[in-house]
Amino acid sequence: MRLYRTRQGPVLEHDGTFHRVGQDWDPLINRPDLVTYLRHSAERSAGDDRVEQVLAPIGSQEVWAAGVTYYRSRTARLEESQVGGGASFYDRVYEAERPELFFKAAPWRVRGPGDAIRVRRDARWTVPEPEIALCINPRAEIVGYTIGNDVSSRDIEGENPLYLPQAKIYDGACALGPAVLVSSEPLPPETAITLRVTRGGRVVAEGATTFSQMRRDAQELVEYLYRETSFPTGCVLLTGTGIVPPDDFTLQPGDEITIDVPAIGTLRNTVAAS
Ligand code: DO4
Ligand code: MG
Repeated sequence: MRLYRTRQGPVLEHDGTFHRVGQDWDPLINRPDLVTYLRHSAERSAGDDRVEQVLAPIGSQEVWAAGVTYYRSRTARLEESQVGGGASFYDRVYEAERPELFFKAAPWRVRGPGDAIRVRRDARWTVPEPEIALCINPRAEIVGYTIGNDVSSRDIEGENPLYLPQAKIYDGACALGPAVLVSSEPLPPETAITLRVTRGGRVVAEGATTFSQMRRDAQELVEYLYRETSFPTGCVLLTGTGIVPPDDFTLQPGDEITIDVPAIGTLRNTVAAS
């Protein structure tokens, strides 16, 4: 079952038809009986054959992110931070018991499907980071999965690890969508994540990975995040990137970024002019 947030309210996709689930996002996503409620709602309504005006699947939740959870990210970060002297931090956090968790976005800063994302004007090297995002309720239960783009300024992060918040948090640095795959089951490890960036119709970067390449267990990341921090309306947690474009690649205005996870959908965003 896929749940969309639209201008008209939440819409559930079930067996190829779309059903309005007429409630606000926060109380809906946090219902203790979410799966049963959605199934019953779908059975009770006739349904439509399309969904329109899709927004980022987020209400009042903060967005957090885990870092260096894939070997590919560890290697890329080690290289980018050699000169700044921060390289060993990435190696250590990849192996450590405690994961790297950082704040990524206030909900109002999140962009949805079709929206423009941004590169910082003071960055020279910016990349998309396609990630599986966990939708978590206040009780630390994973209720579903969506796609996230943790857009990152690698030159700023590489210069000094203490610049991480500036590399990660700015207007247009986070996109989510298109839907939440609502499931109380863990996401299958073989779930594929693919990235493609096109410029003027030409592919300029692409890559693929699977969820099984993540070194951490999703529930373990949630456990660390919720240890001493409460989330009264739940939270969205990006789980890290396993796809890093080549070092000579940087996003440019007009680029189209496509992230595909078949069970969830396709998140498409363009890079804004400035
Ligand atoms: O420590 C830097 C952030 C790493 C990250 O965002 C990732 O691995 O996805
Ligand atoms: Mg990331």
